[in-house]
Amino acid sequence: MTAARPFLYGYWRSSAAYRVRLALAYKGLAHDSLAIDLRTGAQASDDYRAHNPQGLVPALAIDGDVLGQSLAIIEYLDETAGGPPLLPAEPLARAHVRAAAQIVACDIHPVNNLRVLRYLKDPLGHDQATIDAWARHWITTGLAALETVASRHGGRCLFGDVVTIADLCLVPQLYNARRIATDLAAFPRLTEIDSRLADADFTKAAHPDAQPDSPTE
Ligand SMILES: N[C@@H](CCC(=O)N[C@@H](CS)C(=O)NCC(=O)O)C(=O)O
Repeated sequence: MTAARPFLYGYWRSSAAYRVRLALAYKGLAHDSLAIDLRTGAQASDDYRAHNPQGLVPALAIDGDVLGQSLAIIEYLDETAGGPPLLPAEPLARAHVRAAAQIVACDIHPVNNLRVLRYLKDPLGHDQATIDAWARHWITTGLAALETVASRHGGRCLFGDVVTIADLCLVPQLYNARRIATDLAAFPRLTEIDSRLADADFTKAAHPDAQPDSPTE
């Protein structure tokens, strides 16, 4: 019996879902998907929380189970699904790659997530310009550290010359940074890696604009 295709609950502009789409595409794994519309609050519905109790996307149904948290999902795929590896074999190198990925996933993204930005507006009462300044500040702070990491470890990719989990976090984070007009001039290594990766088929397939729920699709 063949295993069912993975089923992704995502949203075209979600950077965490974008990471998982990148992993699926990089490994050549066909999947089905359902858009959870973050603008209408579908992520908070009881139906969706049955899949991800946090009420956040992504969730991936796979191997008879449902997983949340993009990095956990990606590592599961890496351990089980075959295809090119997304972590180096050597433990110190793996730790460096995870550290780079976590600069984005644990330190930049959580303070700029939709629910956080909405809370700054209501009940805290900040206007949109202030909220955008908040987001740009934390993105710039995190990317400055990541630029230094790239100068120490980077090559054609964020760690050496081979795609890793760190690149799968970088690409969506830069997409998100550009959406709110963050100045990226101070991050030449990161933007160079990003533009090189933008030519690859797997990044094209996973791009927000290529998703069925994208208004531009
Ligand atoms: N750490 C989680 C973050 C998931 C997350 O925050 N997803 C965002 C979209 S990028 C979301 O669902 N936001 C909905 C909301 O804030 O209500 C992961 O990596 O999967």
